[in-house]
Amino acid sequence: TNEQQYLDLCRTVLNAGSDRGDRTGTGTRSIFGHQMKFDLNEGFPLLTTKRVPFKLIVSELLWFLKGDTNIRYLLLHNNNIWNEWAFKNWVESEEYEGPDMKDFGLRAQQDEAFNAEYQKQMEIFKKKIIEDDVFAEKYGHLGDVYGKQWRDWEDSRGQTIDQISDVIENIKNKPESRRLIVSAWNPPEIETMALPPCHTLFQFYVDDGKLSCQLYQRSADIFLGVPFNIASYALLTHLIAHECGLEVGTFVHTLGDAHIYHNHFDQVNEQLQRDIKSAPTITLNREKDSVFDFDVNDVALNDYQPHPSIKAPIAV
Ligand code: DHF
Ligand code: TMP
Repeated sequence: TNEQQYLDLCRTVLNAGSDRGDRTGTGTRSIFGHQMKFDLNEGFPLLTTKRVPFKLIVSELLWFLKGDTNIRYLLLHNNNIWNEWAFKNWVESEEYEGPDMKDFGLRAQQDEAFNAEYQKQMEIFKKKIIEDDVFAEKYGHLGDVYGKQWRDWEDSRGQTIDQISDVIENIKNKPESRRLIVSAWNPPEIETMALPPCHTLFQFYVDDGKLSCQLYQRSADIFLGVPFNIASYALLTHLIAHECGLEVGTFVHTLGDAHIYHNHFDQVNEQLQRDIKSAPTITLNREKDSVFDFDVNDVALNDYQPHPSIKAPIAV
């Protein structure tokens, strides 16, 4: 089944991966190069061996599709998944005058007193992003990340390219095209980004009235990031198929550095003990056509009865 491939990936990395240091100082076990294929007609590929917060996946994807790169929209949807990377820019700025937050990600895990102070500063930060327009403009912005590159890629002559609109037009008009590609990897703009794009490039393929999608993900946090990434691209495929009057086919997920952080091993082992349940399904609002008109309430998740969630610290 679909989900079995994810559990197999976890086992492969635990058994055959090499232990390596990484940018965040956490340490990972990793392999290079792996592919999974999710048949989107087997149900929606949201993991059932732990609860994955689907609403956060929907609001993040709609945020990308709007071309937004500011966490304010996410916060207004109670979505906190990008906070650390905006907070990092804030606490490293000249304007920040609170207690030292250097290496907050690692220190919050090791030092109880520091963690309390970090949580406090994070709450202050979130409140300011929501309430203060000028502050939000400056510190809610993650740089020219996914939304910008997808919708508003700037070329060297200052013209912009809306890759998502273009790819949808091409899926409608030239379904046999081998050029149905969207790239988030824009070399001259990487340095502006809080995090260089992990989901780097994707391609669509139309056959027999079905839309398939393949993603190249350069770096994959198997426990926290990958369950979101699978569901996000599956949803994107559904949304674009819906607009183009196609059925869904396969989501092909190709990974570069596929890693499990050392402080996720217990959680992964717990998840591997669990049995897979039947996959949920999704329903899209038939009254909406364009993917750009979708709102969080236009996507419904049905029959999702997962095992309980499993918490884990995120490497910043
Ligand atoms: N950094 C790292 N180290 N790993 C990532 O997966 C990652 N993903 C990012 C940004 N930076 C990253 C964006 N996506 C969570 C999931 C996806 C994501 C960011 C965070 C996460 O923490 N998921 C939790 C639930 C979070 C919540 O409920 O607020 C989970 O248990 O799935
Ligand atoms: P890196 O830039 O050093 O590769 O660190 C990025 C980390 O975030 C890495 O663990 C992969 C993870 N990640 C995902 O797995 N999926 C995502 O969608 C994002 C944004 C990050």
